[in-house]
Amino acid sequence: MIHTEICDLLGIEYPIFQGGMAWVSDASLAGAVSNAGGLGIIAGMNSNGEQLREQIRKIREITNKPYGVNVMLMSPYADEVAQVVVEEKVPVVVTGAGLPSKYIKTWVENGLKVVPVVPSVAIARMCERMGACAVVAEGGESGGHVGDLTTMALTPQVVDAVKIPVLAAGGIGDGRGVAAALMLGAKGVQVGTRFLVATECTIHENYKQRVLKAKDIDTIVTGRRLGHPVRGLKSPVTRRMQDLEYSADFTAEEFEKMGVGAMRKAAREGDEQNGSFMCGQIAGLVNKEQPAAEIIREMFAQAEELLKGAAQWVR
Ligand code: TUI
Repeated sequence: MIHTEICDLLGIEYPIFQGGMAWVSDASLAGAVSNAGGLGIIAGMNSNGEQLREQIRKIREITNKPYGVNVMLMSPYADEVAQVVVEEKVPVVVTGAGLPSKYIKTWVENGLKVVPVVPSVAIARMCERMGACAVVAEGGESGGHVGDLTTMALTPQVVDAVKIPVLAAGGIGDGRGVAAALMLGAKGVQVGTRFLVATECTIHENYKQRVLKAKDIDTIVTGRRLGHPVRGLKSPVTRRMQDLEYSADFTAEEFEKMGVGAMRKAAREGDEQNGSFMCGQIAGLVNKEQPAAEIIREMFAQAEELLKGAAQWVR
């Protein structure tokens, strides 16, 4: 059994977070992950306050284990979502795409555990000073909004820079990734792409099929020039976005709006022409739909074998 201080800190059995993916991570997926002993996370990004409250009530019907809500700090609803997590006494708040400076004091005072996702050492340090109880170091292999560093380079540097526990994210899809993350000094992992094909994940079947068929080189990052790089599967939309990104009369706001609409079209409608299918670089090893509990069990059984077996190379 792999047990780290993240398990004790948050009251979970396996040190794994399921990424709070916009238009993907609802109460169904998050509830299944929490029931399986990981930390299921509901995405706050695509919800206003009341829609999020509904998802929180739903997850409480599915599980009585700890769960989290992801507050996407660039969301137009960030203020209301930040308030609802307090009112609903959400056990863990994971933040993304910015610094949680505006909200973290209130969250901590109200007993919520705050775990920001960070793309650099400097931001990890700031989050620790503000009162975060852990951070997720997310490398650019991940799907969605990405930082510049790789998971391999970022994780050990963040581990050395802060005293709070660090989870690694980006490019982790099986037990080999979990074992590697632990060797880099992480106390757990956050996994997104692998859970896109969980049985309990409610995204459109077309999305699941695209992820199941994707190979290592099938993702691309758009939006770098405009400051919000996002990784997803290559598609008609990403080709259009690449052209627009470099056209002079297209603003960052228009680009962003187009991106968010396209994420919904992918996840909810499976629209192959107009959808933006967020996905990480690990897609090539995601090739089986299975229940979240099985994904987690297999991942940690494999990691455990690898970690035990590693001693054979030491003379
Ligand atoms: O947030 C994510 N991944 C996401 S959010 C999303 S929805 C969306 N994204 C972009 C445009 C429109 C909609 C899809 N995927 N991951 C966590 C993450 N946070 N990655 C990087 C960061 C991050 C970046 C900068 C965290 C803090 C930060 O602070 C610097 C600053 O200047 O605010």
